[in-house]
Amino acid sequence: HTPPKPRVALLGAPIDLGASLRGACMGPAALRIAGLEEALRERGFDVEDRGDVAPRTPAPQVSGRGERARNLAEIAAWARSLSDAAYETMRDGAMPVFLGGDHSLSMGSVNGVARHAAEAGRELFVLWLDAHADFNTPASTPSGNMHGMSAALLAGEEGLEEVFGDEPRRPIDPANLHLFGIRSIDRDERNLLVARGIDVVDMRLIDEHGASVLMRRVLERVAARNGMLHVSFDLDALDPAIAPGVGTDVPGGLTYREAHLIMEMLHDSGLVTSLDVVELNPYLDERGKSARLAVDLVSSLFGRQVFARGPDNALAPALP
Ligand code: 6HN
Ligand code: MN
Ligand code: MN
Ligand code: MN
Repeated sequence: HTPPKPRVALLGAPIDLGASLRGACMGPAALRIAGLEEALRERGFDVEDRGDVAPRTPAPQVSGRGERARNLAEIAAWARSLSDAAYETMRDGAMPVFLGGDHSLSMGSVNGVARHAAEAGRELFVLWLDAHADFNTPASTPSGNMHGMSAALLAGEEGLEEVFGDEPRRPIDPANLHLFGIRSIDRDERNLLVARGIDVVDMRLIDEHGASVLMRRVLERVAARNGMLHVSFDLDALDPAIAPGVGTDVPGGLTYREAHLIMEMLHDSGLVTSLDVVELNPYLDERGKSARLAVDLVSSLFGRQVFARGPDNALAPALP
């Protein structure tokens, strides 16, 4: 028999103050216009578009880190409400899909998912598909942009306590963070990644061993621990030739075929319980090209395939 398909909740996070270039705030609208809800419905999912999450008001009082963490108060306001939205969505048994928005939104979404996983007594793993490691702290950042700090915050690095203040913060085990597609790391960020022993699958490794071998390695680890898997998909993991609509593009990214294979393997694993789609900047896109590719790839993650070869519908239902 086939397990029931999880209910899917789309949650927009129109946030762009974590990046240096504005415009990612239009990302959720572009993903909707590109037909994300319809694509998932076509896959047979019970999809509910919950609209855009609102940032917490009044904005949290923070002392501020100036240029070391730009727009900290605004990012904190988003992170707190997104954390609650992720937590509540999963607690209610639905699978949250966050539509970004710049990557600072994952501070909130993943924190909320981690709160739920802890309560459910499950181990959480995070697959971070990205050109960048996003492992800067206010001490290491060359830009002050908080979208370059989200993975570090989630892995429990210091210097970003004010993002959640007194509200629940649930770091993930750094050993359960898997960076994938990486090809741009800042100097001090690299030292931190090495010091923490973070698993970094960079493009060199992918070129040498192939995406499938390296993905299988991650998936087998999650499965062996009966883990939940959050996928944080930064569209700049893709090669800019196929996904130009991002603010921090780096050449030499994932090809169309590699990206589809990754999504298909994620689907077949049945392990994915939550998802972010981030960094789409429609202001920089070319006639909707990146938005449409994002929808196409998410469809593959939700089981679209040309020729059914595995169990269709293998996504894990979120635990109530
Ligand atoms: N992203 N490492 C650079 C920085 O400013 O910290 C780029 C970060 C990009 C962040 O793409 O989500
Ligand atoms: Mn609707
Ligand atoms: Mn990123
Ligand atoms: Mn990136």
